[in-house]
Amino acid sequence: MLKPKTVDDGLLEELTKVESMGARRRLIAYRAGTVVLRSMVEELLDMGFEWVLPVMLSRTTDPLWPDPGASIETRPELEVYGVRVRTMQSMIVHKRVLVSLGPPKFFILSPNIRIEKRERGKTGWHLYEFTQLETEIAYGRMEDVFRVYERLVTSAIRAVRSELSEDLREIGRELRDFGTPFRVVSRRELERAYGPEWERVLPHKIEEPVWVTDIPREFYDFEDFETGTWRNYDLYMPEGYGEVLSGAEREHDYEKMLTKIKRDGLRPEDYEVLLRLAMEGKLKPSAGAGLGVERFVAYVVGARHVAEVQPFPRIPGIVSPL
Ligand code: ASN
Repeated sequence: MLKPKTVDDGLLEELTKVESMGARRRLIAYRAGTVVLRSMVEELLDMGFEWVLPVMLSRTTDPLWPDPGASIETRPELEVYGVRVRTMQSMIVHKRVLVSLGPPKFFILSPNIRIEKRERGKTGWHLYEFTQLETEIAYGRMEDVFRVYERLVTSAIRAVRSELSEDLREIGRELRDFGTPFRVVSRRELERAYGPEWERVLPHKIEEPVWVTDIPREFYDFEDFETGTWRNYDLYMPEGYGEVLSGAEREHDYEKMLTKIKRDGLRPEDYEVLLRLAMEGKLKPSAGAGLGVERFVAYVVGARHVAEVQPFPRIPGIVSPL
């Protein structure tokens, strides 16, 4: 999760200057972002996914808790029409409801607001506003989601390499193609090999993208109560970059979800719709994931900080002029 190289103050200052949004490296990053998004959207449409637009304010959102990687400073809330609403931390709850009642597979380019602790400005890998390319597949399994994102990642890299070869040369980026399927490793194996800091170490040890499975986190990811194994996953990129995607097979059993919500110290009333549908047997099993678009583009162009691919940088701790 953390890109270990800490970023120096000079770079943060450079990135937050309005004029630097027109720097050559930045212009090439926006171009790469365009090719990546076009390629991914085309592949998803080709695979029969429906395109759904995002929401930003809701009575409920992702608790992002308990997640060992989370470091949220505040969870913004405001009142509209006399109702308290939150800004979207992820559309996971909405995805679970929609996949149960609506289209059986869809994607959303979903803006998220996560007010990360200011220290995270220097990881080079965190933003307080970013966009996820979210998918959800009714009755999907982990392997279905692996195949979808392997196709998205490899097609996007191929498109950038072929269409932007001169731009990549200009910024000195040697972008490689990867074979599929990507390797799958369990978090337990990584803990044994690299200890509790495996998330920092792994991105330096791999030459190809790697799926990491079985990560204890939020209630909506499927956990086998008998074995203690979680049917969830993250995708890690090599060259020191790190995690660009999280997802899971999902919980759909009412009693199990309620037990986990209480165990996590969350309020069941915040997940009323999800729990009601589960109780009525209308919540379908599904699997899905969200890919951090800026992180993936940052990997593609070899960015020095993930904010380098944002025209209006959202670096934790720094509120820029625009
Ligand atoms: N997008 C993630 C998922 O689909 C959830 C998250 O962003 N925390 O599981």
